[in-house]
Amino acid sequence: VLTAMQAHLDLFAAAAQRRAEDVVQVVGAALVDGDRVLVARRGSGGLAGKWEFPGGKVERGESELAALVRECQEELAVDITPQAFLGEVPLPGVVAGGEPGASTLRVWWGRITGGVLVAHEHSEVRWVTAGELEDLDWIPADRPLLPAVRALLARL
Ligand code: 9L3
Ligand code: MG
Repeated sequence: VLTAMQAHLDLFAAAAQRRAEDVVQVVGAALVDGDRVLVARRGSGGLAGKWEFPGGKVERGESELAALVRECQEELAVDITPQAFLGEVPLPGVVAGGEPGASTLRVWWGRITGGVLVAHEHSEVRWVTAGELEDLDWIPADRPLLPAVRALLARL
């Protein structure tokens, strides 16, 4: 019985390990300046033309905030300072071999503190007010984050 239990536990541990490695975390930045937030239109891939909060995948061994700073450098050529966590949503379709929904998009409020904005990967970037957010053609995953961004813009 003990051997069977041990085998069961080993299987469980292996599954948990596999799951942790398969999960891809994605971070996004809601970069705010005054009463506007930066939104970006994806330039290529299946989501081309859709608007998003810029960002991308956290690399293995990388912290979430390091990934946020790196992605803003790579995609927008700006230095950012993260300010606060805004919210997270499940991200279907990003998990490699795992279960849908195991991955999440976590969005942070940030400020640009250096650099000159250049859209290296997006087809367009735009500074929009709270009232302009809703009507953009968003990636479905990002849309549930809009109330938190609107609330942020309203209290700044
Ligand atoms: N994604 C969704 N919303 C976002 C971001 C930054 C990313 N705000 C999704 C799109 C891709 C995946 O996450 O399927 C990885 O993002 P990227 O590395 O292609 O930007
Ligand atoms: Mg990206």
